[in-house]
Amino acid sequence: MKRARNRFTKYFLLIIVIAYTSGMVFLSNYDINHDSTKINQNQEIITSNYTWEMNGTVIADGYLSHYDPVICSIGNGSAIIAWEDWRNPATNSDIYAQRVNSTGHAQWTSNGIVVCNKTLGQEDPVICSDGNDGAFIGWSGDEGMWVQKINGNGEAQWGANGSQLHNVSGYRMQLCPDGLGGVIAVWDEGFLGDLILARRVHSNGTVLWGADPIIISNLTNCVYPKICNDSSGGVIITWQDYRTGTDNNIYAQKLFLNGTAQWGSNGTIICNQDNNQYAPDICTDNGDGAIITWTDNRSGSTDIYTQRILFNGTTMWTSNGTIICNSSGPQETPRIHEDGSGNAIIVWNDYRGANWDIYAQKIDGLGNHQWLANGTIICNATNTQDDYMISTDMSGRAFVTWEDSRTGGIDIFAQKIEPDGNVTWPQNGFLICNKFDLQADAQICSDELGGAIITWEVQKQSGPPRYDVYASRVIIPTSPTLESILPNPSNDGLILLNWSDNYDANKYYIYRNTSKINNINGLTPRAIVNATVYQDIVTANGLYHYVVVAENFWGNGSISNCQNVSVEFVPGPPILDPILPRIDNDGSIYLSWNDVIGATDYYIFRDNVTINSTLGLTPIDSVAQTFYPDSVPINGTFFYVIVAYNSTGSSPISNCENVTVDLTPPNGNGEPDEPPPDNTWIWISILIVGIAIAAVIIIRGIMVRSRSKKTPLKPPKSPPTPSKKPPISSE
Ligand SMILES: [Ca+2]
Ligand SMILES: [Ca+2]
Ligand SMILES: [Ca+2]
Ligand SMILES: [Ca+2]
Repeated sequence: MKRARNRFTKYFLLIIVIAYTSGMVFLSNYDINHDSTKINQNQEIITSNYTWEMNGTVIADGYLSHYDPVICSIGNGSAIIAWEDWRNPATNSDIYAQRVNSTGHAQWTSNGIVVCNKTLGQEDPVICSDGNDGAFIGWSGDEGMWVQKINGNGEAQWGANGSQLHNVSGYRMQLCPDGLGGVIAVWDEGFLGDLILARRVHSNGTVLWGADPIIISNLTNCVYPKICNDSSGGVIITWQDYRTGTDNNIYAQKLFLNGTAQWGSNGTIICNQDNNQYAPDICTDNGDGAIITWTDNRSGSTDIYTQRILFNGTTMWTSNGTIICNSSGPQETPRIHEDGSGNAIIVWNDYRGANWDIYAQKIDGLGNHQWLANGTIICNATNTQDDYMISTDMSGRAFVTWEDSRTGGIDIFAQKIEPDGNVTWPQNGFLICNKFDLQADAQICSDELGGAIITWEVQKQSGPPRYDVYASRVIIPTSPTLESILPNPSNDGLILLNWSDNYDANKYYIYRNTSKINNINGLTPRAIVNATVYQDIVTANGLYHYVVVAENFWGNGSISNCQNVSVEFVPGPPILDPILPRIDNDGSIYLSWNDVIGATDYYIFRDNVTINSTLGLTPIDSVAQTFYPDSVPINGTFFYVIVAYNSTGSSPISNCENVTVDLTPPNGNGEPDEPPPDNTWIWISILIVGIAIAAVIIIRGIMVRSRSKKTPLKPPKSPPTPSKKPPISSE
């Protein structure tokens, strides 16, 4: 399809060239100039703000087309992108490149630097990192096969137009650094398959391995070469091979750094099972061998197979390969990437369902499957997902991007796969671009900061049809690390949170809960801040749990670790209940008071005078409950206060209550004394009687005096003479 489109475009461009040279061309409607403020002319990295935009940042646009972008990471969130460029009709297609930094700022000349603009056509760029801030960029074209080395400043290292690998045009070039500043390239010479050729270029640009490229296979219809490093500076190459004339098989060859083939003439068999094996891909096994995967039609339903080949050319796993996926329906076109630890991650197109989906599997150095049997779903959205690319980072994560027609058009999506097989961007992929009528041919590389950089071409439909190159960096922030909360416990409710600065976050959400936070479902953020510190205010005692979530415009990261803090305000003063009875005769005193919020313990103080301060006093006891039975086996009046306590401190004293203890028996019998009798009424009665007697005497006296005035007082009668009576005889 791409080839057909290229031919169409070339044809279209030819018309444009004729029109242009005839002075008929309609040039000026198109924006040739970028916003130069995005470019730092001193080549300094601008880090102040992102210029990454949703739906992508323009890498190359303007008059005529720019497409087929390829990308490689140069670390630290930066990448170099190369593309085929038709901006200058006089030179046909050319190769351009641009460097973008982590914030999306172009680092070289606006719209890209020229990699090669020789008069005839250059096309189908490929790229790989030079391991030193620059990149090797290869291409094919009317003048054969070429490669250029560009340093980190965008300066060509191998002459104005690069080093020529071969003067005959070829296809499907693959590049692999030689580890010494040079590069090894492999390609097939005929579009339908013919020779597989390879060549090395010295770090100084000198083309090595003789006057002509090395022939990897000169048998009929060998195509689709793929290459990877071994650990000795050499390379291992695999390809699809039709030498039998009946069906395709998979072969491989190993080249030393000097170009010597190690596995026989025309390579060694990886798989020659019946029916077709095709579309192989390869990655290093982290040693001197490689892991190869391919589409395998031995069963009649295409499946994904793999094989590991050791340094000596012997295959390590089951002869003719072990199954990665043999699910029902077709599985096709696997792409493989090492994870840096001797494992490999394979991604493929899968039609086990109702339409094409994308699956992935990870295998270890023994071929053991690490993820779900028959593969982990990367995307099974409706309609077709295909044309995927995979990249890995140094932490073993994989990044996949693809073309997606779930909405009917073609959009670009991407997914991040953790080493354990969990995908951490939205299910079925993170939308990279759906802005234009058509966006396609996405390529991806790790940014080595936990995210990925993706580039693709956009077909603009307004005006003359043309393509532009866009890129986007996707780094949904990783979870911040929330530091321990200090002081813990807090006695003022001012909770100071500190967390790690997330390189790519521009906003943080703070969540609080009274139980441990395992996810933020249903929680409302306490605050949203753009700093890495926040002071929360808590007004009640308790245990409080916090997490922080980082956000940027790509989305939210996962939650931070959960930290907690105990809030313990200094307790308020207790209220001591009156002590009853007020007079205590047995020395058993029962104290009770209210439950004070935040108190963990209570101190009981007793004295024989009113307590206004506990200064100098020693508590008689401390308890956790809100009552206390005291025992005072001596007479006296006793005064009590209570002080509440927690680890933060002590409350003010409670009110002071007292009780009198009187243990004296009333009558020596141990009975308590009766209270003195109330004699009031007796004395009143006596008084009344006395008054009554006095009144009688007085009244009588008055009456006697009145009678002596009316009748003379008779002389006192003489006592009556007693009558004599005869004695009574006593006979
Ligand atoms: Ca050209
Ligand atoms: Ca076969
Ligand atoms: Ca199958
Ligand atoms: Ca699908």
